Amino acid sequence: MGTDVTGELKAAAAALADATDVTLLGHVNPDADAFGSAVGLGMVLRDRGASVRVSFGSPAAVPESLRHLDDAGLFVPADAVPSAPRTLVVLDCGSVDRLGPLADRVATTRAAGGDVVVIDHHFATAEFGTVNVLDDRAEATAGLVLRLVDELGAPLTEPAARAIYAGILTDTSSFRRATPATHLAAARLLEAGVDPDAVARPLLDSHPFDWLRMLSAVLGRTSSTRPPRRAWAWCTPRSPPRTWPTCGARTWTV
Ligand SMILES: [Mn+2]
Repeated sequence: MGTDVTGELKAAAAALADATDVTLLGHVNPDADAFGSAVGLGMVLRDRGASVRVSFGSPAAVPESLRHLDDAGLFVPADAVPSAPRTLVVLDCGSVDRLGPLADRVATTRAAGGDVVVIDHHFATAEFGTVNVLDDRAEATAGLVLRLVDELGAPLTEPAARAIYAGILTDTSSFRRATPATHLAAARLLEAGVDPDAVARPLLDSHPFDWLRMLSAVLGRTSSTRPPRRAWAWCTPRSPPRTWPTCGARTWTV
């Protein structure tokens, strides 16, 4: 980890260049990096002629905030993933466990002689693939996917660039943890036609209406201390009962 992964990227490109059937999996409860990386690479491989599907262990549908990344409809629910995929790509998973109910596909693919390409940027990711592109200095798995697209010599289409951009945007906290290389990558993605506002709005600025109610109720309880000032608020599973089901946190510290 943390070393030059150029050789691994070449090995991944070699494994995927002639693949005719590719299953790409992100982690359970996918974020924009997991899903965007899978969709972005999936679109590139589909454009090269492969049959492609993208999935994750749960939930059974793509979260609303990520749907604008999958124009091509590559997603299939977990129960439609083949029991032994011919070629498997695992994205943004620091361990096999992160695949949830689809974790067994790593073993079944390997047992059938298929390639398992693991692409990830988490610290201390286990090497459970036949090819492991692991770089904990990478800002996002999507950044490694962009390098893999280059290694494949594939053109960067707008839909693929959009999905990759989404992963880089969110995993850098809107470029707060960007490096010069991150901005160079982002520039290429914008040049491929990505509309940065249209990508960011569903990911970062849109919430279910109940979320606003919950936020209103919780922030209405905000208290503060004397200097050094700290603000805090709280909620419990019973308060506010009407909106709690959409609130994922038990207590919030602001
Ligand atoms: Mn990530």
